[in-house]
Amino acid sequence: IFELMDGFLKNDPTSLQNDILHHVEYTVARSRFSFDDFEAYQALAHSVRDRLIERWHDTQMHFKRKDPKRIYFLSLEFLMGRSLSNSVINLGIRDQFADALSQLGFELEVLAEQEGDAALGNGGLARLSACQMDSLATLDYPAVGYDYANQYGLFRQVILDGFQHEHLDFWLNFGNPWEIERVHVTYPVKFYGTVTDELLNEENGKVWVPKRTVEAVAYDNPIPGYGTRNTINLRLWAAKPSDQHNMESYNTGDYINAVVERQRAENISSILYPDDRSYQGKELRLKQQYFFVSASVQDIIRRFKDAHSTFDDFPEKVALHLNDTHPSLAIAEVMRVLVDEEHLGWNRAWNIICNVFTFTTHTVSPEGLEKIPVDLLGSLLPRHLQIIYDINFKFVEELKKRIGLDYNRLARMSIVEEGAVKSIQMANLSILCSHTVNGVSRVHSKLLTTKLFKDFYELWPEKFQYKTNGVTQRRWIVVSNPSLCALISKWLGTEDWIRDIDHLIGLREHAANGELHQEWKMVKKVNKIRLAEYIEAMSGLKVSLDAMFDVQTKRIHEYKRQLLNILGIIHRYDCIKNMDKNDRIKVVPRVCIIGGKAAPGYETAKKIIKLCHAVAEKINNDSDIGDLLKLVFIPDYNVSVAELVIPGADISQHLSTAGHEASGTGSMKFLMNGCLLLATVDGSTVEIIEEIGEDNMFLFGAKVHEVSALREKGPALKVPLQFSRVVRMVRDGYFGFKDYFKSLCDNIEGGQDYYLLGADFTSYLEAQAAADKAYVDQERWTEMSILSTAGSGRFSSDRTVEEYAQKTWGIQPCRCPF
Ligand code: 26V
Repeated sequence: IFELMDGFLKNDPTSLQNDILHHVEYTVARSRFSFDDFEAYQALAHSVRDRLIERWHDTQMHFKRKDPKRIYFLSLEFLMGRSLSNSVINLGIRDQFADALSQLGFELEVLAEQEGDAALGNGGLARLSACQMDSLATLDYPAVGYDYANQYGLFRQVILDGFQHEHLDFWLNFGNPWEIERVHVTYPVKFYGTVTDELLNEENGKVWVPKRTVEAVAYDNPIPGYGTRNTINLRLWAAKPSDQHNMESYNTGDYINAVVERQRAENISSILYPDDRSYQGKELRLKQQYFFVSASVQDIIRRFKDAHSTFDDFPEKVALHLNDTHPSLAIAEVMRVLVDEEHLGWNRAWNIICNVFTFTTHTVSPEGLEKIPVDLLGSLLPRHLQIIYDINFKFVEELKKRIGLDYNRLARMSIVEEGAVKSIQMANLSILCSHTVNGVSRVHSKLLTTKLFKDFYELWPEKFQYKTNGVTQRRWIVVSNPSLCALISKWLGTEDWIRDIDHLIGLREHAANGELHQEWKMVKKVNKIRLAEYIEAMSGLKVSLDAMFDVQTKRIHEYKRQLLNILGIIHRYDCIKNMDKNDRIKVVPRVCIIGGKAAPGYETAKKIIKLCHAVAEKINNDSDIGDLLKLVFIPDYNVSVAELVIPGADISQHLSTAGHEASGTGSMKFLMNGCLLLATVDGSTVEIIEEIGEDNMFLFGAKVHEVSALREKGPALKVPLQFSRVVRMVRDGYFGFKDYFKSLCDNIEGGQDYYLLGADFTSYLEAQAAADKAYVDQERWTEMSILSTAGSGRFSSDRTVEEYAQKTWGIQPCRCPF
């Protein structure tokens, strides 16, 4: 038995080769004497998966035995990206696999490229969930992530003639070796129907008679920690038709329609909503939310009941985290189960609710808050609507006692919003029922407590906290930048920073060391070469490695101001065109890289993408400009592309109008990779400044407290001539598509400039000029780059998760001993 403690599988090169060949032959079903890169990847992935499964079993058994308080992380989005490299690194067997493969004639890196990108999410919120799972596993926390299983991930962005087109992302077409289908872990999820008035007991239990049932089947994705045997679970629910589904139609002989109807059930989990701007009250979205919530809650309660006989222990064993309001129907669902099915009585159930839920919001504006029309909720989930009404009734009564009859405030705080469309304010429900409400950066938290949720803050200041976001150094340095990883370990004399980020600060003392500078520059060069090759393969454009690689990659949103970047590029182009020879020599060459997806229905964002291409077309083909300026749009930006782009960047731009970015996490990845930041003082940048120092960054723009006064000026707001000039160039058709770009120009001129591009333009250009100046002094630049990495430790998701564990969830590590 002791020999088997480490698992059945051995990690010496011969055993690994045997395993891979075994999977080639029996899993992939190709001859072990003849298989290509993709088949090798599949076999390799299965060999890694076997090792993950062993650890996963051990971890689950250990958790079961110890029965610690668990954190259930409920999120409708996880942007996991690829799993292979991350898994072999976290399992500590990367080099062994690389050796085994090379003896078989394959290269690990090449095979890793064969993997598709798991894009079950939109942007920041979704990648944050993925980073936090990695940290939860690494720090040995007993965590389970829950989501629903999308058949299609976020759309693939295809650019034709400079326009974005959306293609379906068939990410599962070639199978997914990283998930384990659990055919025996299924739960029925019920919809529609009626609630009978019959009282089950005197404490408000009711009977819901649903009309439709869909089956939720579990797909488990093991998430390995680094430097630990702990491997936690991300459980995704896929919808399958239920045996109980629409039985009547069979009986009435409408066989064909009954079958078609059954198939429809699967649609519930098939697609991811790609527009992260607003909530449209669509029935399918609500179905997805409840489908995932109901299955997860059943699973959580089943696990709890396996080990406990009374629900009084529930809050000591369960923390339920709401990643934004998307999963907040879980509140009504847990209440329903406790009252109607477990017959706990309203007050006991309510007490449990108030002690298990925690909530993080990722939004800054009132328009970004989720509202569910009452009619929709009432028809799909009639009992849940009743429960929410009851919660609200009691809340408002209590509130009246506390704040009196201030009807405006009562209306703002009520969970039920009266109005043209009566709806449920999911944030209000989440705040009321959670014992902790989190923002994602200090500035964000300030906006929450002084604006967005001011009324609630005044009532319960103790509920409000913030945990500045973080990203995992395992994915964002170790996986994506192996050369930098080796260099850091060499200079720190340890690899401990991979598990304990605080060590990273040790780089500071070497920041002026000439030898390190040489090696640091070399690493950046290697990564720039990799990126340049990618750009050439993708677009045919050759870029100069001597140029400053300037990157802005993120979802395209007006508030993120990619348009400001493009107008700045036009200005640069215009300046170069008008320079004489002597001045041209002094120009710091730039390769400007922009990437990101626009929501399919977001016209303005799509126009910004087109403008980027139109400007690129002009500049890149202007022989007068040569290598002094290039503009590249990187299509289909996703986690895998980010892994390639971020390490190759010299500078990155984070241009949100102050007060609009809740946190921003891209900046943290760039920072870790020694990339300098050009940014507004917004979101987490405020805290980055504290760590890195203003002198090592390029800051610009109006501050959060200045924005509203600037906006109020409207047409009276002065904009610089340079701004009007570049906008005019776009207006006049200098880049073609005059009519198409007209609305973009109208949006930012004549007092319409909501995101203040004109107001910030001068200071933006100054920051850009400062960056050019700094780049000329390569030693100074390299020192700033080293200091960026050295100071990035605070932005590790390990720190974020540690804070959540201690201050919000009340959980302890539970480390698998063998
Ligand atoms: C909204 C919707 C609306 C309808 C359907 C799909 C969908 C998906 C997501 C969202 C909300 C997105 C909010 C979000 O991603 N916020 C970002 O969260 C990051 C992590 O906290 C933070 O760094 C960014 O500043 C913030 O914009």
